[in-house]
Amino acid sequence: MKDYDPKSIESKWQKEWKKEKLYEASEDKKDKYYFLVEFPYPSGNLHVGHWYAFAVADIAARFHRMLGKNVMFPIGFDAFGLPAENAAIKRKLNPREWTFSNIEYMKGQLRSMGNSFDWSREVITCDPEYYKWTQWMFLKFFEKGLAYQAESEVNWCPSCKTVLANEQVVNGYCERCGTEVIQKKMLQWQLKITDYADRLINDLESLDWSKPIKEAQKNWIGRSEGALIKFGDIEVFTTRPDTIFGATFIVVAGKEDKFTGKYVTNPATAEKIPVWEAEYVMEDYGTGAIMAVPAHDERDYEFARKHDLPVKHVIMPRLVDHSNPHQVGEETIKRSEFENTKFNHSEDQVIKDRILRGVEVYTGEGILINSGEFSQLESPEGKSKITKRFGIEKVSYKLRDWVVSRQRYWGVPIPVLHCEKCGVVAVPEKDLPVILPEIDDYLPRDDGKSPLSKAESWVKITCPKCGGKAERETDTLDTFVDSSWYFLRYTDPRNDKEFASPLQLKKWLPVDFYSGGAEHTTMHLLYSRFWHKALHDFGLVNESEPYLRRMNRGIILGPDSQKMSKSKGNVIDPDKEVERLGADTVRTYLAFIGPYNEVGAYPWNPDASIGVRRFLERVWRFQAKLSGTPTSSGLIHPTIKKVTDEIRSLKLNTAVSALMIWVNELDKQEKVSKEEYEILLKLLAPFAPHMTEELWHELGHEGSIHTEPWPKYDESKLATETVTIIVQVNGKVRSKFIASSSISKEEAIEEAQTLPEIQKWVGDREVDKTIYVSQKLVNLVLT
Ligand code: ANZ
Ligand code: ZN
Repeated sequence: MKDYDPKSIESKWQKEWKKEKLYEASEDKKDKYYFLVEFPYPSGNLHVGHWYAFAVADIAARFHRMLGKNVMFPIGFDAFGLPAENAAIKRKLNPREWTFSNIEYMKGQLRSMGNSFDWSREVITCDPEYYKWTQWMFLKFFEKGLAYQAESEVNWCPSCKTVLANEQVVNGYCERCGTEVIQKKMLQWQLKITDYADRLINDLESLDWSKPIKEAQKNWIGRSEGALIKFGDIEVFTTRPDTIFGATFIVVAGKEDKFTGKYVTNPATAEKIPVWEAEYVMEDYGTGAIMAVPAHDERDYEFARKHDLPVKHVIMPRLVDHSNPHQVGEETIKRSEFENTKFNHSEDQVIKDRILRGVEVYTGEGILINSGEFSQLESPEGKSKITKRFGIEKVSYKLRDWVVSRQRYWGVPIPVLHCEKCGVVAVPEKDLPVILPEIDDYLPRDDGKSPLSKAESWVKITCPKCGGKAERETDTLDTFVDSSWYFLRYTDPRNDKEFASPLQLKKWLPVDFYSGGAEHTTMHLLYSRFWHKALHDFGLVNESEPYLRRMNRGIILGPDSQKMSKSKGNVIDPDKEVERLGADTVRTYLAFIGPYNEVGAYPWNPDASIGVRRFLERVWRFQAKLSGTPTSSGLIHPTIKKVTDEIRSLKLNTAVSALMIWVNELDKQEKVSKEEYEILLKLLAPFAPHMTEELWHELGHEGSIHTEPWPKYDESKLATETVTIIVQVNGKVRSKFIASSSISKEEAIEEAQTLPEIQKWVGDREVDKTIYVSQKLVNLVLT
């Protein structure tokens, strides 16, 4: 038996797979499975996060391939945009050269993962072959009125010297460079994503996405049903028209708190109320003016206290009548009963008193009081009746149109020109792509213009409509435009007649599974859904949603449980880890580090990664004790079932622990049957593709293990041969495991102690006593 030497095995099989085109998606096979991972920025060097994103996702892609699916697992580079350009500027390099040399380097690193990428479909967004179609699609948006130029207050990053979309501003700071963003009035290209707000919310329903992702998108879009109501010549937007009798002043957007000297009439009370200015009212939400109801809104209350404005209560909460146990949490005290009710429950009594004394801000819904003929109505009814009487229904959204123009060099030139006579004119289709010209000075500028504006010979052009003088648009498109449709190009990457043929689109779409980072929930994921819906409306794609199933993954922390960063010295370099442990160990360890389907943060544990290496070595050594006669540990079928179920739901960590348990069991045996070993290798193949391929060939097989069918389990063998043992720590259930029904007491206790969840609970503490109930339970009692 040779020693396990990952280095030689891994490069050997990577070359072999490439030569055999083992992972290229088949043109004619049925049962497609489009497995997509967000493509990387060519930032220069792969870090552990890339490994987590790509190598661990590869496990699931390989699994589906072995299930018999025609898997397409493509990869490319999101190569335009600020990240690459800023990095190039920092190094005083040309962004194009920098980007392409990074791509070359990163490809080598990506290959070292042993991923089953279909490299024949590689897409690079800064390649004119690709961005020709980005421009072509942009012009479709323009043609349909969904792309327009407008002057509005926009986010400006003084360091990146460009406009940013709302989605790229995080708590007031530039998402890229961390500089505080300022507001500027500028003429910018925008896409009408707001036209799609309702569909972007409603169509979430049909998608197999986790609830938090759906909620985050809904919140970002921020749909509010309310009313527009006129107070004299000032119109306000309110979601609480039921509180109108309590509106004691008006606030319009302003830089600081200031009384305007003006009064308007509250249409409900017919009273004159003052008009104030304040910063807490945003200019670009609703109508930029509010009716302030200090008794029922915290900010209005604070403002009223500060400026001594009247507070008037008009809503009473529906408090629970605790004297009636059947009503707790359910039914409520009604209408005028409120004022006469003595609440048994002292807390409610306190709330009631405070409300009646006017010292409580009550922001919930309830029963209208002090509201004329509307008094005693419940809030929902009050809202609709008051809206009908004094205003009109109105839906507002937090979502703003997507500002897509950037005053930066490294992006797709916006394919329009400005003619003195004809105004904005689209570049004719035959002249696409508008190539990004080579220029010397590509540094961002302070004057709000792109560096392209200095490329005079490129800028000056004749108008294709009138033949007169015209100038090219010099802004470029936001990178998020490039990435809004890259997954379409993967289906037909070398097509030079169309962005993709209808046949290929039909064959591969929608994306069956999409894995990416949580930070893209309200950026890329929202933009590309919008883009796809628009393409759908233009008749260019069949379906209105691009991604059936979406998974956001977590992040890997340094060994000190802190975010990895150079300054903290806690960065794990994957190249070094591969050198030390082998790619198969790094892959399997990262799968083992935590549930892949949850957005957690998992620290890299150097000891645990060595533990995984040992686990693989044990599998390697089984070759020396193979036996032709069928023996069985009794764990074959339960492990197949467990590993299959867990990979399907992306709980890869528990899939690995099931394999570890099985290997423990086999380790105790003198012989391992060849049949059982082969099944083990197949289940392990997605995790450790090189090692299992090597062993598969050592066993005398010709073809690749990665095109073998995934093992099937026999339902009837699940229960009879195995038992599930519950593991407790100090009497609390913390885990369970499947074991052979012949398991001894000692084995069960040992097994329980090796479970990662249990190790977490036990930590460094001593196990004082163990209680074992045969085939049922292990309880570890700690001191
Ligand atoms: C009266 C009122 C009474 C309100 C009350 C709330 C509670 P969402 O849900 O976020 O849409 N509002 C409206 N336009 C605003 C603006 N431009 N800047 C700041 N605040 C604004 O919130 C809608 C509510 O936010 C509106 O309903 C309005 O205050 C305020 F007991 O009107 B409300
Ligand atoms: Zn910036």
